[in-house]
Amino acid sequence: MGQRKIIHVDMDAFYASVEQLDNPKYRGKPVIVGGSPNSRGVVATCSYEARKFGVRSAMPTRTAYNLCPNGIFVKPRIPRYKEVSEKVFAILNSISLKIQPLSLDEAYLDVTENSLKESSATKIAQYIKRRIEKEIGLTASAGVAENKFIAKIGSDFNKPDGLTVVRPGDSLEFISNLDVRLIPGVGPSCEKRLNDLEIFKIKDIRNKTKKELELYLGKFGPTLYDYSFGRDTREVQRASGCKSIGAEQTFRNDLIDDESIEMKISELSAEISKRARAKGLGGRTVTIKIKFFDFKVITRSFTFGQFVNEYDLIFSKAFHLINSERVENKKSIRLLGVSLSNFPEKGEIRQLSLGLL
Ligand code: DCP
Ligand code: MG
Repeated sequence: MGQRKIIHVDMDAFYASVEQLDNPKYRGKPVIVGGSPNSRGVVATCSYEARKFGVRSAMPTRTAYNLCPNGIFVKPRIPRYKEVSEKVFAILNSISLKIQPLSLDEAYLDVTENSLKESSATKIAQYIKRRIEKEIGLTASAGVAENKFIAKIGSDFNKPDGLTVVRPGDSLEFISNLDVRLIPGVGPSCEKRLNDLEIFKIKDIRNKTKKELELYLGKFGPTLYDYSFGRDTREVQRASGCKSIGAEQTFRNDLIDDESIEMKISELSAEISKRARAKGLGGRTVTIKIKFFDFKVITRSFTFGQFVNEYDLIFSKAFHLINSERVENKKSIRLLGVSLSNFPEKGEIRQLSLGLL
């Protein structure tokens, strides 16, 4: 595979910046978007002026009030943020077909091929930032790199209104001395576990083996190991109108033995994985369908926390679903199906703080 060019774009203080855009008197002031200070709400986000006082996302609004009593506290207006988000995505969509939205204000773009016929990803990132500023009146930060992991760290590196370009040969050095907390997916509890292992900076991860990390951290361990060397092979997964990718087969002779059932599930999973990958799509939900000899049909599903299209993940989940069913019900099987669904939506919103709105 040739060198890829990935951009991660993330709007600055998004909800708060929209409030400042719509209310000129809020500009240059600490604006805190979230629940009201005397309720049990939390901060969704705040302007950079408020961050100087130590106010942060997810902090109780009461704490934010104590830190910044002169702040302007406003309730979120999600429909308005969606409207602005659509304008941002219209700009991004005009540049590349390979766009993966992560939330209202954030997306990956694979610009290896792009509609501008521009070979410099840096120039494309500058162009995106300029258009967002001119057409919408907001600032975004961007990271340009050879993969998603480095691009995402890059966009966060020099916020607000930042642009960080990490050339492929510089990835390793760029991440070496960063705190592990900056790795996407490392939350407070993961950070603590890493610190317990004497891992503080990204380069410290390299002192462990993949096996050790897997033992301590589960499946995320080996991923972290690869990240620590700047390696990340995840594709930018396009949002699509596609609802599900499925394959099923009716058998001439009903299946009853475990081995042939396992083999069929394996074949069907491989087929789906191949098709999902060809489309650059990952889904969160794996569903199996069984039609028994008596024509009774059942379906069972499992939903992952992330988007998947890897054969082994689809297969192991589908196989597990079938087996759980067969513990109680060993009837012979006339048809088996496996499908993958729950693909990312365009402009998919992060659920994080919606509970409080
Ligand atoms: N958000 C939220 N609750 C959180 C985190 C974020 O409601 N715990 C919302 C408000 C943010 C938006 O999602 O404006 C985007 O999240 P970001 O993490 O990108 O934060 P910001 O865009 O606000 O700031 P930054 O400049 O750090 O990207
Ligand atoms: Mg943001």
